[in-house]
Amino acid sequence: MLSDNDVQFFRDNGYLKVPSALSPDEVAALRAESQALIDAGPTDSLPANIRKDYQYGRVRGSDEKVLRRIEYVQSKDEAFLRLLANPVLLDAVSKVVGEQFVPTYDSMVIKMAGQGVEVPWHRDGGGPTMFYDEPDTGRRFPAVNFDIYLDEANAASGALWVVPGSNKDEVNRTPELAKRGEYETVPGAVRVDMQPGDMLLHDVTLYHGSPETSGGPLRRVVYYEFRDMRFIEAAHRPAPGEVAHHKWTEEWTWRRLAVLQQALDSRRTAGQDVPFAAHPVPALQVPSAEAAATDTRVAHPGWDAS
Ligand SMILES: O=C(O)CCC(=O)C(=O)O
Repeated sequence: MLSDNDVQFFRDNGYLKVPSALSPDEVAALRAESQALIDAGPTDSLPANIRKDYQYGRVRGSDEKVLRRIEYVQSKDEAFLRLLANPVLLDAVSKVVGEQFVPTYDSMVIKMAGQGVEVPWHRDGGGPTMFYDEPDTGRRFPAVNFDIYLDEANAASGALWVVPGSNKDEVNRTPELAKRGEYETVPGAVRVDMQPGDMLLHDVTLYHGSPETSGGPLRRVVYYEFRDMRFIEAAHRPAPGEVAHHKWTEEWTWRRLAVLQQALDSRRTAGQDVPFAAHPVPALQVPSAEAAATDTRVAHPGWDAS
């Protein structure tokens, strides 16, 4: 569980490593299910929107399409759903995101064995900035990704590089860094090596990226993003009367919270530990019966149609 020093390190540096966040059994289940997803791929029997969840890229000098990412993994297998209610994850979420946390994104990034696609330097969400400063209190609510490692990340498997403290930069230098495509030579950049079951927290405004790999082993990371409801209310809601397009409606956040309740219930039923029976903030609770009837694939507005 995160200490006050951990939280301060995260705020100062924009990232934090949490070793052994998952039990070996939980990691084994996720490894098996993620492998099954990769092996099955986007079969023709799947609807077009779900086939689109499987994203491909290319490595330099090759025309071959290589799997690099799968969106909405919580809907694709129970192991990913249960991970959402992991007690170490939710402890970290409530301490760095805010008490009114809402799960906002779920995906898995893959560097395939043999050839792993680069994730160029970037800030998530297309920043320049991506946080909410509450006017009355001055409290900052960041958007944070919780990165759960299923495989070892090192130089061979294309570990993530970060620039500590870049979450505080007011300009975004990542487009320029991405053009150069270099990692070791970027001033201040550090490579974050990880073990299976470790969790990395990264503020979405942190500069981060990972090089392509050649001849390396498979490296899978599950990415669950959370934001506080106060941030969402201030930044993501459609204006009254506005056609929603890419905005997050109350119905959409309710469905994301319903998936969290399903995760808590599924985890408890499976005999795994849960941090609480329902969201600690009563206004953000979804009754289990209603949650159970909700589709666990809660795509972002506009995603399925794009
Ligand atoms: O796992 C990686 O290499 C980075 C993934 C990432 O930052 C992203 O998909 O936004």
